[in-house]
Amino acid sequence: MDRTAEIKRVTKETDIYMKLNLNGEGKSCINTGIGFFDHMLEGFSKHGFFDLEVKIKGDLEVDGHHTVEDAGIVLGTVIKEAVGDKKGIKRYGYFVLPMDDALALCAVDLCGRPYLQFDCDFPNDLVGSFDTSLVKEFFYAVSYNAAMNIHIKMLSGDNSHHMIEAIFKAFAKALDMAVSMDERIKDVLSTKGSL
Ligand SMILES: [Mn+2]
Repeated sequence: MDRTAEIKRVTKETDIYMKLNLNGEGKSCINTGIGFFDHMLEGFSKHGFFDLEVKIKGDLEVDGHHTVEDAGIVLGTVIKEAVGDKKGIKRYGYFVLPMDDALALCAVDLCGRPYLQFDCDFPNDLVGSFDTSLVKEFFYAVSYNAAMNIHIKMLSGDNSHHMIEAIFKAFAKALDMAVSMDERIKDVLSTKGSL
């Protein structure tokens, strides 16, 4: 079963092309114009075994906000399209990911409802040119557009680079679990009969 989705989204603020293959190998080609954000999306692809192409021309002369938020909108949308009818998938996923000082928990539910719980304060305002307040904006956009619950908690950490990287990798591992197939699940994993 092919689980690929591709979107081109153009507004006055951003021009985004994104292609996601959930049944991938972790290959990526990312250019957002923000180095640290590229590094995060590459980590998401690699550790979730998702193939991901991202090309963004954003209004970085304003700041990174539109670029990162719109990338979250589009990533959420391609996740939603790529999972399709959700038949046979595990639906829930979680991971606790260490990266030196940082320990990030991420739990997800592909339940059809958006929700973000984000429990993390970064000690720095910037990592490179990346504004750390945008991490929450990004995952909020992903949760709404993928129609999924995302819970993120930083259990420990004092280095903002490590903390953010741990979040993106924990999200990748949690999502990889949630979209993986379980042969015991014949339809969708819900007593309602739909997700
Ligand atoms: Mn790094």
